Amino acid sequence: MTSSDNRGRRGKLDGRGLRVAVVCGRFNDFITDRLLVGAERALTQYGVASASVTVAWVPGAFEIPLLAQRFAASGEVDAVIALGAVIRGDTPHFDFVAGQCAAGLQRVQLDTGIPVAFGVLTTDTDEQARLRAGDDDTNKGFEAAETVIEMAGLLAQITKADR
Ligand code: INI
Repeated sequence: MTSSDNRGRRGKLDGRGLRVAVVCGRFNDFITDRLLVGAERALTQYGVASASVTVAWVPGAFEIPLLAQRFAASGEVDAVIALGAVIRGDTPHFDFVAGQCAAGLQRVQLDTGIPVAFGVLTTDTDEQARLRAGDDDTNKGFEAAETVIEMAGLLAQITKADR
């Protein structure tokens, strides 16, 4: 695939040289462990060196944006992958946690210009979460890693083109 064709610019799935932080929520870690496996598999597949990947765990999805912000503002990473699992219970807690996590992560990427992937599942059931955290490329951690590699490549390309 070319990075620029007559249908516009695209970020290539080339992670060589990228420095990536992965922020994982411990809550529902029977799922987030699986999302991390998926993300690490994609990072390796697309050429990100394991020494350039930093993984950090926070208590739950609500805490993910703060750590993502810290990494994104550090100047030491090119992209952040957020991994979490918010599974609906009997109270409105789900909506606050999921909504604030998503809004916080979007704010981090807009405020810092560092791509942040939203690999945070928001499901009604454990089973729905398991289906999105399997061993294949539909694992949402895998997809989140692909997203930041693509976005980091695209941003770098556009920044170069602007010079
Ligand atoms: N955190 C999650 O990551 N997933 C959930 O499903 C969840 N639920 O359902 O409560 C959850 N809650 C904890 C929250 O993220 C914070 O850690 C907690 O409120 C302390 O700030």
